[in-house]
Amino acid sequence: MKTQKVVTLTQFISEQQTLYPDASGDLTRIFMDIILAAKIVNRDVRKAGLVDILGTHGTTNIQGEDVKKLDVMANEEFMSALSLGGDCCAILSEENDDIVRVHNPNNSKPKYIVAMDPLDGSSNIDVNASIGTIFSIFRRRSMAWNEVTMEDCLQKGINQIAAGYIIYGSSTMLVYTTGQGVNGFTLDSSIGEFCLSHPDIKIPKDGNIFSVNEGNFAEFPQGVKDFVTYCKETDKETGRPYSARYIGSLIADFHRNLLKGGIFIYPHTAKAPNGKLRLMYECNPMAFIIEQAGGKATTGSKRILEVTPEQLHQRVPFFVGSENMVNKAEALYKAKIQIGMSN
Ligand code: AHM
Ligand code: MG
Repeated sequence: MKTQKVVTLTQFISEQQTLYPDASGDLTRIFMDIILAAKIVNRDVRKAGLVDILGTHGTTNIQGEDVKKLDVMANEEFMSALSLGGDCCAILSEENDDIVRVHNPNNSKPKYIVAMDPLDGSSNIDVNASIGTIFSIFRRRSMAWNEVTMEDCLQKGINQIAAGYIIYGSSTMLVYTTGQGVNGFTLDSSIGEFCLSHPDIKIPKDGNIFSVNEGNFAEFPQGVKDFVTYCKETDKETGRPYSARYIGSLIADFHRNLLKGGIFIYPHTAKAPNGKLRLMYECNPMAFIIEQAGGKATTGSKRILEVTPEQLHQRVPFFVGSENMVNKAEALYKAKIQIGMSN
């Protein structure tokens, strides 16, 4: 019988670290903290359907314990794993208003900042659809012995050292990049390990899936309306009409398009003048991953990774996916902006 060597995420990360003999090991340890929190959140997500019989948010369950919302719990799990680990100097979370500074007497010079959306797509929890955690890691700019500043945190996406996501779907996967391609690991719950299942992921240059909340069509910029119309036209040569797929959980939509080829768009609208998705917690990490996989991510007119954040919770319009599809969407979007039809 032919057997294949199993490579766990922990082994993979440790092997990567040996390529950098001067590495302090802080980044590896941050990954270990993220993996631990991911396993705990995975366990909680798998129990989510039982909340109704064990108690609902704001009540006590049959063991008399307070029941917390899953997104609150996920934030607490990641915050506590990273702060107890003490290998980053600050944590930025979609769930926290401000920078959370980490002080570790045993590591006086941690240099990494972690930004995260602990449980993205949380409106999908109650209906048993895929949700996920997104993270981004970058290096502070100021000297390590000073207090982390807002300037340390508000960095462009091109400065990311690593980014990834965990999707709690029909299986649980962790997908990440450190700037040398993208690798995906599936959690084997029988051994409690993420195992390399999707090495060197590349997104097809073209795709036939478009993911956009068409309920907002009337509010889309004209160029996005034109692109959606283009996706729905019949054209044998380009394989149109394309398939519409939108679950309303960025990670699930992104993950499918990454593996199969496609585009995800959340444009600006009159109601959401900067789009809905957050630059630091959602768009930057996804943009880093997609570029490493050979795809593209823009605001419709600018590369996401080059946007300078002005606020921690800043939102940006987001076009992400297969290169040729993003180019097409961007061309139609820009054409209408140029003639003053931005809406
Ligand atoms: P959340 O961070 O509050 O979960 O919101 C982000 C989610 C994304 O996962 C998803 O792509 C988007 O909101 C869906 O928004 P909409 O329901 O407006 O289409
Ligand atoms: Mg989110």
